[in-house]
Amino acid sequence: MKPQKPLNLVNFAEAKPNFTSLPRDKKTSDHKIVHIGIGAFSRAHQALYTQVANEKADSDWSIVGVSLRSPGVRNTLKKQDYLYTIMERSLTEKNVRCITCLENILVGSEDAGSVIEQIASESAKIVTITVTEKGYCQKNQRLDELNPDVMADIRSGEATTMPAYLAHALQKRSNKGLGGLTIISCDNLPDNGEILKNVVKDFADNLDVDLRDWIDDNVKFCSTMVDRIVPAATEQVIDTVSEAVGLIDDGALLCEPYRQWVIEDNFVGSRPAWELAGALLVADVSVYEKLKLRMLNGSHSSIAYIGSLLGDEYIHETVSRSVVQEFIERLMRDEQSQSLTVPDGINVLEYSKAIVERFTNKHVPYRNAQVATDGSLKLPQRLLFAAIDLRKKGLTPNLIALSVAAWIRYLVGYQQSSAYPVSDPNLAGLSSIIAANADDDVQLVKSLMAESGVFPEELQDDVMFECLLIKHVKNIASMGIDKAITEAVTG
Ligand code: CS2
Repeated sequence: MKPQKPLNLVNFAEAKPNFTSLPRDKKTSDHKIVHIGIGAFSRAHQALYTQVANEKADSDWSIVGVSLRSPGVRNTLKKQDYLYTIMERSLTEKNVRCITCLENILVGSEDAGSVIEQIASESAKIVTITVTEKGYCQKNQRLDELNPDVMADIRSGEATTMPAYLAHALQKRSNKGLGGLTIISCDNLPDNGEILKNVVKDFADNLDVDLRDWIDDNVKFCSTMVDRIVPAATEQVIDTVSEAVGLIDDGALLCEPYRQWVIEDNFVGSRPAWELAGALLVADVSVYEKLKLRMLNGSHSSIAYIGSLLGDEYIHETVSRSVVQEFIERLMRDEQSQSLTVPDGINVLEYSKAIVERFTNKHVPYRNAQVATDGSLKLPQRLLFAAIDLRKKGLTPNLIALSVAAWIRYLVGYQQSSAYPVSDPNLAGLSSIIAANADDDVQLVKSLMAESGVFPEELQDDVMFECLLIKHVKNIASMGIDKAITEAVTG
């Protein structure tokens, strides 16, 4: 039975004794992690690793979350003393745990200065980041100084973008003589630590000519590969978890039991014993990053565009269609896995089987629309670089091209009918290319490849890839996405 909402606000902290978690004294921790982008993913991933590390090592690392723009998560969690539950749900089991290591949440749009101060405080030892692909404000792995938000930050001397916050905070740390900060990117970008380092140092050049060198001497940036399927926290999620827990938790999260965190071992100071929570600390993350980005995220994006064209709401619905499942298995087996070096100890067939199983978990419903978001920034690392690597090996990226064609038809469909919403920072540019080539699929593909800024240079002149893309864009229009996929997997 659904629990009744009490008349007054839920005091989640009072329910703490119901959970077998450590008692805590939030204010005393003198080693803090500042997490920028405290959304559902980070609260069900990095926060859980820190929680488990604290429990196993008897440490008291705490997290100060930062939302750069919206106060929503802070408003919800503040009412319950920043405690929340996570329900891990497989097809057969559920496991509930309470997270107690989140100390506070700061909101940049309300008070940027306190965010900068927090990162520049002695107790901050680590900064972790999940701001999604667009939060890096990068172009070709360097700061995009033509990005309007970056330009505004440079002009105003204030911080609204992630690189600006970090550069200002590092300048403060250098003025105070405080070194020793490790900054960890946890977003789905290849070489995420390197990109982060570049954008922060590029921004720093605008503040102080010596800051770049100071950063080199005092700050370490770690690349990581993060993996866990965590849907956005919706009313439905809150209801499902609240029902299982037996009290209302407005900060509740639902996710799969699977989790992985591979971290580049490049720390300047102390850190939680994350390895006790299952994290892998390695010298080079890149092989793990590429594997996960291409196999899991590449398939996820492919399913999201196919599913949107089919009118499915959820990933698990789309992947449960046998033809889509076969398509995704082939995409991973014949193309994505062939484009990369598989890390030692990983059996790629088992890895891909597990991915399909994870996607079919209907108890963790993940919207196609959520994965489809920001396609112009996701496609390169998920699909297009794999196509380039396949071509270098003399292999044909046929199913990759079909996945990219599904993205194109998804954008065209939106333009024609607005039957579903599309969210992408480059939507205006993409839409004008589509509008200018409305009646000509050949010209549409050529223009998107040449002008959209989505296709890496090496692919722009690839006539074979262009032909495959044209064929699939036409096929999807004439026969529908289901038949186009069927033809690709049986043909
Ligand atoms: C998804 C990822 O929304 C998306 O784009 O592909 O968030 C995915 O669920 C995670 O990377 C899984 O680790």
